Amino acid sequence: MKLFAFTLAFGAGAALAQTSKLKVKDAWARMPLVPQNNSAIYMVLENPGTTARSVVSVSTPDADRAELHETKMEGGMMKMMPAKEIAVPAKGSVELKEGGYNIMLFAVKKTLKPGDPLNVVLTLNDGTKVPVAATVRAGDAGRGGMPSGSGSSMPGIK
Ligand SMILES: [Cu+2]
Repeated sequence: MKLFAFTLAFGAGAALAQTSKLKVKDAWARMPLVPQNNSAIYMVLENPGTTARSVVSVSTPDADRAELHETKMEGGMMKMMPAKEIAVPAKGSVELKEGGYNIMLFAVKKTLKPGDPLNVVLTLNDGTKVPVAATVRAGDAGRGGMPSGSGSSMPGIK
């Protein structure tokens, strides 16, 4: 019996040690062109651990819903589509940026000004939750392929 108890305790400790969080850097959100419209969030995810991680879902208290997105070239057109996951290699990093991955917020619930936080919670493949406060930035509206105003050019989204 003693040996059994020891094994259980050791197992729990090992599981905890593996749950290393991703580090989030430079998280920022695009200012919605129309108040309470859509926003996109960008950041750098760093994985200091020796196990590959991935972001498998995202939630937010600040908008109707949030989705992981990736931009892909399709028939010569840049298209944004939902991403199943965003992988972050062990001892590596991934940048969410224009033309790549982003986190899309639909119907932001508050009127934002530059410097305000937009909050999202990333869920990792091991179940870990990583809260992120992205700082709202103005401008950049004419740059890149992100339809931050209406979202009307995104497939399947009205
Ligand atoms: Cu998007």
